Amino acid sequence: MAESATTVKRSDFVAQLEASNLHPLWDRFRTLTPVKPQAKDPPLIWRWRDIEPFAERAGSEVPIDDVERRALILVNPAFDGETVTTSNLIAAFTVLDPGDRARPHRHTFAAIRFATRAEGAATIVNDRRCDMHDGDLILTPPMCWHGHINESDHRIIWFDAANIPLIRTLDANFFEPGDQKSNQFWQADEGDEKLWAESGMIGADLPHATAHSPKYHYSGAATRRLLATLPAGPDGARTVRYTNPATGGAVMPALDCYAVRLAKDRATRPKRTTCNSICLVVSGTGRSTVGEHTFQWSQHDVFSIPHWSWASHAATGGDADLFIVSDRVAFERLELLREEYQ
Ligand code: 1HN
Repeated sequence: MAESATTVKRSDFVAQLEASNLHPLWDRFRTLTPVKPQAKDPPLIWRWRDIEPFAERAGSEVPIDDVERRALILVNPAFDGETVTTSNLIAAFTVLDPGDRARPHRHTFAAIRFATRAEGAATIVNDRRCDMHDGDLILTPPMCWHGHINESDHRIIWFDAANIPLIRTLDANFFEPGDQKSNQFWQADEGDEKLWAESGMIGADLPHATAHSPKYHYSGAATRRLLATLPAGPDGARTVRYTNPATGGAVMPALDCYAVRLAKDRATRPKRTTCNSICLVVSGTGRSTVGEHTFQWSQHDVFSIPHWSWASHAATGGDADLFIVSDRVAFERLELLREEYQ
């Protein structure tokens, strides 16, 4: 009896505190200080065979001039209807028809595109034309002007990712539309991208922004060459990190990109990390176990690895290549990166 009287008294006190905009830490302690990260999202796979018909429909039914971008965003319903792929990140596929121009704009969130079916498209980033070839990575770093153009005779589809959810959590996004009527934006050639094309050499006296990579365009052919010669890392896969050639660090302050080559039937050592990843299957077939889920995947499928979930991958046909975009560098910078192998 005495105990229940105390309980009633305590919750009465808590209610009075709450009514005065005060919360007692002793009542909230477990929620406020979880003993480990607990992702809200289970891992999810989005299959290319399900996405592709919608991408084709978007191309046919949505005029590019009516929309800022003709992109289909991959959403995990665990986020209660928020337009989020995994914590801090979103991924999408963009469709561009022959003659389409996705108008220039800039913003403080960081974004990338990875050329899946994009031969003949170009992204113009800060006056540099980046022609897309198979497997190319193109950065659109924070506050760099960018627009896209399809000058080929066929429909183009590429993979996008951005750290919009992170920047929205921080409420730090700024967005500026470019001049829609200006033709000048589209006249760019490769421009200063040439200055950053040579691996291992940079102009000693070149001025450049330090916050993000001065190189915007990373070649798919070069990535594949490097993957073929690299030794395997601690998890058994060959991994390339795309880096800022001036610093050796991640390409952008809060978005980090990797290419991984998996060997047939050799599962990687299960790994878990505090950061979040989205994996695009670039080529091959395979299987990934993420947390409690096992996914079979093939080309252009996309799956998420929510933070602090054990993940292991294996190719099942020949070798398989993944492109991985993550918020790893944000955790690194905040000294919150923890990574473990089983
Ligand atoms: C984005 O910023 C662009 O700026 C394109 O070109 C597609 C898809 C999802 C999120 C951001 C762009 C996008 C995107």
